[in-house]
Amino acid sequence: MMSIKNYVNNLSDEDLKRIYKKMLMIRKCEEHLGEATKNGAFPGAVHLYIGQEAIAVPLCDQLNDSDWISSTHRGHGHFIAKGGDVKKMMAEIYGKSTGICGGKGGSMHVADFKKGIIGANGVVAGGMGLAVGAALASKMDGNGAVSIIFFGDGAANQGVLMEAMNICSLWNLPMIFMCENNQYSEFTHTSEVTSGKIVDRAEPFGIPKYEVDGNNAVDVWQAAYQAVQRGRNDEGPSFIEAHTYRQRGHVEFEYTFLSRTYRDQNEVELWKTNDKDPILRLESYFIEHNKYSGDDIEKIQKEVQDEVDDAVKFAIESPEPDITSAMEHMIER
Ligand SMILES: Cc1ncc(C[n+]2csc(CCOP(=O)(O)OP(=O)(O)O)c2C)c(N)n1
Ligand SMILES: [Mg+2]
Repeated sequence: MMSIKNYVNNLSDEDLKRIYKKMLMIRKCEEHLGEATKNGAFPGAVHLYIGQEAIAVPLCDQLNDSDWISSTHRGHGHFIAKGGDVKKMMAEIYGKSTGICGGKGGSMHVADFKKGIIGANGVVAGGMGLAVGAALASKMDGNGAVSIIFFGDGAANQGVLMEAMNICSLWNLPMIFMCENNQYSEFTHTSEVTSGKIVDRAEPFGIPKYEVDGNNAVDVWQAAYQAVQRGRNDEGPSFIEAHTYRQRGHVEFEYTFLSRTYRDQNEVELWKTNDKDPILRLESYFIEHNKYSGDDIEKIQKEVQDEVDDAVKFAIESPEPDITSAMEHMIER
């Protein structure tokens, strides 16, 4: 049934356990956000990454602070995976002054340059050019750093992807194109708007391509390993298409404005099962191979939940930004 195998010799059980814990952190943060948004606990909308955790975490696990990531409107998972501070992210989403951007950016703008996180981005494919710039800077610095653009199947249909692949190939930039194909763009199935296979778009540019099961942390880790090594060794860009599924709506709250259903509930439930959900798959692997007992898993779940609860408490108890700070960080005219 479960396809996670112990076949990579450069990925240890300890690595996999660390990856699992980070994935759990994303899941539990977002479960909170999904619940809290119903009660109007914070301003703005949230797009949840639940179900896609096995993409950001195994890739970012191989990165350093000097590597760059650029992300999407669904960016909490990328932020946490790259080592962003969970408390500061939570406070940012709650619009508090202790947030990573002083509470002025919110969910779609979590960023931390010190951690190499250029930011989430409300513009579909908007992070693409930023990541190319970071890749160019790394190349010019010659520091072996890589740059990752996370983008969706919908973003893959934006012209800037072609421009980015063109220049990254031509200039041999240390860029990783990580397409998270979660089968939907808002309320439209990918098959209705996407011609051919996304991963094949890398071919005419001579960019090596990898197609993986994005719900299998080991598969993603392996492809990411090849791509990161290529970038570090000045061998140029790589393209990964990771197949996954968006377990939640496009945006929390969508049921309040949608007049039709756009996907079958059975389909959604299927992706939450032990065979498909990326976290349950890892847990099954650990138990089947005697790496963890059920009790161990419960203990880890509790540890992670406690950390999330602390972050939420911090966010709730933090002050709102002061009105006098409204014009701070603006360009003087
Ligand atoms: C340039 C631009 N066009 C349209 C939108 C509205 N919009 C927000 S998310 C989205 C769908 C994105 O789909 P995908 O890239 O597959 O990402 P996913 O939501 O599945 O993670 C659209 C059309 C936008 N934010 N920016
Ligand atoms: Mg999508």
